[in-house]
Formats: sequence, C-alpha cells, structure tokens
Amino acid sequence: MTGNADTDSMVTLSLAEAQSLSQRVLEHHGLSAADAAAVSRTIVAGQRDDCQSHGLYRLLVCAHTLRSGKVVTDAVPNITSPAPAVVRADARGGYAQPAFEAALPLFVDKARTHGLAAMALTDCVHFSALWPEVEAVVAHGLVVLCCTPSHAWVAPAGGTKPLFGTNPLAFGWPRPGDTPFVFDFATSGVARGEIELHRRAGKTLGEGWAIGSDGQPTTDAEAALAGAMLTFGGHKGSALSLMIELIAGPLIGDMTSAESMAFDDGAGASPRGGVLFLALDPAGFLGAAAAEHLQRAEQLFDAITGMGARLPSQRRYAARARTAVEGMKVPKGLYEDVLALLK
Ligand code: NDP
Ligand code: PYC
Repeated sequence: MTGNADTDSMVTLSLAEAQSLSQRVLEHHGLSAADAAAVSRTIVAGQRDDCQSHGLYRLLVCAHTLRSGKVVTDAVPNITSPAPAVVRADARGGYAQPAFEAALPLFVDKARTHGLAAMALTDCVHFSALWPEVEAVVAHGLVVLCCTPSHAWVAPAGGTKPLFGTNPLAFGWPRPGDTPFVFDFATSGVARGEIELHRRAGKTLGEGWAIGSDGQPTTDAEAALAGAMLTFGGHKGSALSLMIELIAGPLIGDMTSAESMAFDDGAGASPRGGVLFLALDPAGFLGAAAAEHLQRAEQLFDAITGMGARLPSQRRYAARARTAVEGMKVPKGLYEDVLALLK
C-alpha cells in the first residue's frame, strides 16, 4: 500500500511511504541504495515541508536526469582540505547529497576550530532546495550562507537572453529549539520548478516572472520556458545572481550556469556544478558571550512576529508539524506519474 486517495485530486502519503517510493524510483533508475537514501531524504523533506516545486515532483526530474546519463551513479566523493579553513567535497559527477553528508563533519570541525570555514561542494548534480543542507549545518550551532548556480534560464536585468541560473541563496541562524531562522530563495522571481508546475497545471504565471523569446513580458508558462525568466528586484537580484555565478563558479573551479547548460547539451537534465557554503561560529567571534548575544537576536525575531509579520520558514515548519500527523498530500496526477516511473 503506497497511498490512500482521500479526494478525487489528492493522495495522502506517510513520510515512510514517501521515502520508500522515492527509494524504489531512484534505485530503479540506477542509483545505489545508499545514494538513493540520501537523495530521497531531501526529496521527502521537500514534500513534508510543502515545498511543491522541490518535493516528490523532483522524482520526475531525477528519473529523467538519470536516464540522460548525466549523473555518475557510482561516484565516490573525494573530501580534501586545500587550506586550513577550507573543505573541498568533490562529488565526482554524482548527486550533491552523498558528498554533502560525507563532508559535513569535517566542515563543522573546521568552523569550530577556526571560527569560520568555507566548503566547496564541487562537480555535483543539483536538483534540490538549499534549506535541507542549511538546516543540517545550523543544527551544529553555526550561522551559514549557501548558494549555487543552476542552468542559464534567467536574463540579467536590462538583458533579454538567458545567461544566469535561478541561483538560490540561503541563510541559516541557530535558535533555541528545532526551528532555526532560515531563508532560501531563488534570485529569479520564482524557481524554475514553480514555472514547470504552473505549466503542468495549465496555470497563468505571475507578472514580472518572465519574458518570451521575443523579449516581451509573458504570463504563459510555455512561452516563459522558451524565453527567459527575470530576476527578483530588478538590478539588485541580478547583481546577487551574478555574485552567485562567481563565488560558486569560477572561485571554486566549477561551472557557471551557461557552462552547465552547455554541458547539458539539450538533455534537459538537472544542473551540474558547485555549491558554496560559508559557516560562522558565534563562539569563534564571542567566546562565552555568544549565548547572551544570540539572545539579543531573539528579541529581533520576536519584534517581527510580534507585529504580525511572519519569518521565512515559518510556513515550512508549520507544514512539517502538520504532515507529521496528517501525512503529505500529493496531487493525484503527480503520484500516478511517479508510480509510472517504476514500470
Ligand atoms: P519562495 O519565494 O517560495 O520562498 C522563498 C523564501 O521566502 C522561503 O524561505 C520562504 O519561507 C520565504 N517566504 C515566502 N513568503 C514569505 C513571507 N510572506 N514572509 C516571509 N518569508 C516568506 O521560493 P523560491 O521560488 O524563490 O525558491 C523555492 C526553492 O527553490 C528554494 O528552496 C530554492 O533553494 C530552490 N531552488 C533551487 C535551485 C537549485 O539550483 N538547486 C534553483 C532555484 C531555486 P517558507 O518556505 O516558510 O514559505
Ligand atoms: O527550480 O530553479 C529551480 C531549480 C533548479 C535546479 C533545481 N531547482
């Protein structure tokens, strides 16, 4: 039993059912059991937290990417330290998750020893949200920044042709309990996955998300996918996106979004390239006074929520609590498409 149809349009899955389904699909497409488990943890976490563009939908993307031959399915990550506070986790063409998990202990150790550390996760196939990795670092009491290029889908501000990726930027700050402050957003108006979901559902896009191949604004998903997405905040998002191309591309010896797209060569696979992580240890800056100053940060968070505004990730954490009890609702059409991957 892998699900219960509870309405005409949705299927409810428990976390265990979703993990097992994901594991079977990924192993069926050639991933080892260990790598499939690491990738599945991220995919299921996305669905659990109601991140529809990076939940079970990603199984369709992973299956296509694995079939395209663009993932090295027997890659063994190589973890090195080229400078005292730097970790290099070379995924050797495999998915990002196994290399990240293998390198995390050394990265945390470096940050604790030096007060800060950087980690370059290189030559990896990247299909996921950044917050699962950000939460894994923050769980060690560290502040973290993380970013990655993707494929050239986004026009720079003032341009009309795709050059940048959707280039997400994520940040995490430790808080008491298990709900750290985390934001994680594409530097495009929305993630590419959101446009793909709008196309699947036949829905109109938001204004300002994209232009067609004629350079004119469009709210049609097909036209947007053929044209170019736009950065959020005009020139500001565009500059952030370019920064990400640089610091998670040439700085770490990895691909820009345009290079990843060229490597893809029309396969339509997930981006291949690098992810940069920076970790800051509050104790490295403040020693025994760290707790006192982190408490001052709590006053800031309280002031935000106290005026009725919400913090980033608050919606995700609420979904996490809800799905733990009720299970995860998955569109029936998506569920059937995922099951069809097992044939
Ligand atoms: P969203 O615009 O949906 O959300 C971005 C962030 O803003 C989240 O942290 C969200 O928190 C927060 N947020 C949203 N609305 C509010 C609000 N009203 N008040 C306060 N905070 C708010 O995400 P995107 O479409 O930009 O990106 C979705 C995902 O796609 C990201 O996880 C990103 O990592 C991933 N992605 C991955 C790429 C890759 O190359 N691997 C490329 C591009 C995107 P909450 O979740 O709680 O709503
Ligand atoms: O949704 O833009 C996106 C995306 C790219 C790679 C993974 N997700």
